[in-house]
Amino acid sequence: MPDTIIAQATPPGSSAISVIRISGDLTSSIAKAACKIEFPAPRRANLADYHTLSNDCIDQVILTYYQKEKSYTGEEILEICTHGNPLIVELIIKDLLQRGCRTAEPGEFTRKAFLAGKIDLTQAEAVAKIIKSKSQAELKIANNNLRGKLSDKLIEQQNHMLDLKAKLEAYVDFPEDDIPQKDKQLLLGEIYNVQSAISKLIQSAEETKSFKGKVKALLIGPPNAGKSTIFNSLIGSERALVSEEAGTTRDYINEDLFLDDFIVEIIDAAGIHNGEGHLEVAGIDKALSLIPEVDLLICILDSSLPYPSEFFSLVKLSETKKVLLVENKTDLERALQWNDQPFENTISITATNEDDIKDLKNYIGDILREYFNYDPKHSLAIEARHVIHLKEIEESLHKSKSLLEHGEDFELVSFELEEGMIAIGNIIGAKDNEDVLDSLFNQFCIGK
Ligand SMILES: Nc1nc2c(ncn2[C@@H]2O[C@H](COP(=O)(O)OP(=O)(O)OP(=O)(O)O)[C@@H](O)[C@H]2O)c(=O)[nH]1
Ligand SMILES: [Mg+2]
Repeated sequence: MPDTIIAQATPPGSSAISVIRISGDLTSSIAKAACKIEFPAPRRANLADYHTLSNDCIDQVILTYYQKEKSYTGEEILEICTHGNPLIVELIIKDLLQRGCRTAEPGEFTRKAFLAGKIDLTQAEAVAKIIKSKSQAELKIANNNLRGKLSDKLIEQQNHMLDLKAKLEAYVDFPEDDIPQKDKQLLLGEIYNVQSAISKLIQSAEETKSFKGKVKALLIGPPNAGKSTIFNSLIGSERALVSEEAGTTRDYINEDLFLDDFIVEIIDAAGIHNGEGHLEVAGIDKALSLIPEVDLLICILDSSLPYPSEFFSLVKLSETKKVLLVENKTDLERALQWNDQPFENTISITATNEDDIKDLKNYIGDILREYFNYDPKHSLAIEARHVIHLKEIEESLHKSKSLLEHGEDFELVSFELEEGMIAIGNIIGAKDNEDVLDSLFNQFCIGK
């Protein structure tokens, strides 16, 4: 029984064009029967009229045909590009179902690609990530995975482990005493190298863990320092109330700031001091409670005033996470003096000066790149699922090393290494684990 799946690959609703995807055995016969094209030129635009089974012409369409060998799914694919009217799409899908096709499950095209060996599991995961990425950084990282950069790293270590196993097995028939100490040391060194490569991956997963496309930055400082003015300048709108009266901002507000690589949720909150009024204290408490939740603290001081000791006695910034110190109001005469300026990242600005705000945005971007160890060419998306298996590999290497050091049978060491290799296989793609595949591909949209 031929199995052919179909799905609308573009969002529902009116648009300039819509795309319907077909993958499976019926593909060629549909091109011939519905579009009167017996041999559509592969990977070229083929102009055609789409006719239903009852020979009604529905739309003038463009067909793109992919042969098995060069298609996404490893099956013949036809993409029908129609005018973007939902009625046309509905009629064509209805007709395709009558011709024996069935509706695709979420992610089924990509699942087929994986099962056909066109992509591995890390690449399939990257496809879902690319579709959902919100920031450029997230997109670039997912693209690195799609290009196979994570798999390449893992395959490299898998080959080292295979090589190690071959060496160990070559010694299996030798009595322990006949194995030169030097050879044993070499084997231990090789295990160590694989172990440190795997640990590095776990560590980089840790570094990018908190980076989920959007990062949070809190504007914090004494009252009247210019936090709300800077907030408005950063987001380019008069969203926050600004006034010369101290204690203007009570409840916090947040807006997204779009930088080149990151989306930063900027939060403007109440100024920190020993407040007295009920509302004021509640606002200050709220601002302080936000500190642990954010990735970056942007501490704003009024440079025309002396050192705000009250603020620094209430907030120990040097003990917290990444801090960017902004000395604001440089258009006024400076009164701020430091005995020992504790902040590595400092910038002096006037909140209403466009160039200064541009510099501030660039600086925020630089700090975040460093904080997340983000490198557009090499950063990888290492997910929680990967980390579980990376830790299994680490464990197997650790045990192998200890068995070798304690003079255990090489056969046992080789057996232990095998466990690590299975774990690598689980990251790149164990085709027999239906549960993993179901949960992974269910996150996709239909038509991908
Ligand atoms: N001269 C000068 N005035 C500024 C600058 N930035 C802000 N101000 C003024 O400083 C005053 C306080 O600004 P806000 O942005 O409301 O300060 P805030 O830190 O949000 O104050 P609270 O919400 O009360 O904690 C306003 O009168 C602003 O116009 C600056 O760079 N230069
Ligand atoms: Mg304010």
